Amino acid sequence: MLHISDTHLGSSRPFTRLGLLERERDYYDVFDEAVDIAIGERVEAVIHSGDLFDDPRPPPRPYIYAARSLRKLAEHGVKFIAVAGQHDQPKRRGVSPLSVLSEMGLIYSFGEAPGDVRSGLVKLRSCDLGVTGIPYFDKPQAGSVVGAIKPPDSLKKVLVAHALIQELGLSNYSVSISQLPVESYDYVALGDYHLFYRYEKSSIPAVYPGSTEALDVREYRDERYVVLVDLSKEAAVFQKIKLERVRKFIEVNVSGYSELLVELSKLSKVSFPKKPALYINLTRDLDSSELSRVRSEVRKLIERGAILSCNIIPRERELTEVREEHREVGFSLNRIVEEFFKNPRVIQLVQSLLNSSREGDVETIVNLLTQDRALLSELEKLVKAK
Ligand SMILES: [Mn+2]
Repeated sequence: MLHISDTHLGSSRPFTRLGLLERERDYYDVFDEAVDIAIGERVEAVIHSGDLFDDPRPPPRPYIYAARSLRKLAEHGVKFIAVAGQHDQPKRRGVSPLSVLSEMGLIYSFGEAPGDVRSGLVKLRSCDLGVTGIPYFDKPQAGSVVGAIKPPDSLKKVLVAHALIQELGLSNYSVSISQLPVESYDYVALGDYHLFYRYEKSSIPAVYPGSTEALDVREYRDERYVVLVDLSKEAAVFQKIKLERVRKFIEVNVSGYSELLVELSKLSKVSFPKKPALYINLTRDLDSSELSRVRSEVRKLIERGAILSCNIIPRERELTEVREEHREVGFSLNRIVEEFFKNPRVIQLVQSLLNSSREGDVETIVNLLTQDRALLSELEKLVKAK
């Protein structure tokens, strides 16, 4: 089987504001490359560990491209198994785009809303593959999610989860891998982390392939991969395959206009399959006249079709950019909640309410409040203070 993740169809990041159709096509293009690899390697199934789409309510274009690629897989007898990431989960009572594709018979959906853990069998040519799917969930739900995991009764089993594991060392993790029944499966297909990562301390491979396109320049600094998994042996064997149709990002560090011209003349000697995206990191503050010369040079490059687009990163901004989490691009409701509510337990509660897509979640939170006096009095204090 082929394990892929975080394809974010419909995204045009990191050039969202420009609405570049050309950038949006990169995501379809590389998804199609993954599909071609699956067909070329004659796999029986593709496992997608979440964030198939970038938007929980995808517009028609990403649907069309997704359907086209999925149909190509189906024509070659390849089954497509998916769970929802947070980008595939509409808030409140919306329906995940995965259920549309599954209704059309194009995918096997193994979980859409947070806590919607599903186990079952998918009939492949060589065996019945047991699958447990865990769509994206928040840390407060980890206990109930883990409790809902029932390894299927089959010879070969795969656990598919869209979750950041604590072992990655990020603050916004959902669960520790030690809480998951990894040993009951042959392979653990993880998603949500956008760089390739293999958890080393388990004999069962637990792998993040990373996103198929770079959503920002920091993700670009690593290669993009899909993961080929062979389940025919006693123990699963996997192999990274590098994606080649990814758009190139060029980063240049320059202290001013003349240095930029030197760097650009070096670049003009290199040929690229697709127009590269350019990142200019300024190593010192430029006065407005020099900055406008840099800008006009960039405009000329875009007009000539030498580059797709360009981001000019001022000296100060580079520092703040490095501190940001890889997934927090632009507007973040979570960050606003954090700044508004200060108290970590209240933050968790409000965030899980905001992210919940089921009516039952409100009931869970009411139950939690009636059992937790400290949290309740904290909330009362907050209400009185407003
Ligand atoms: Mn993602």
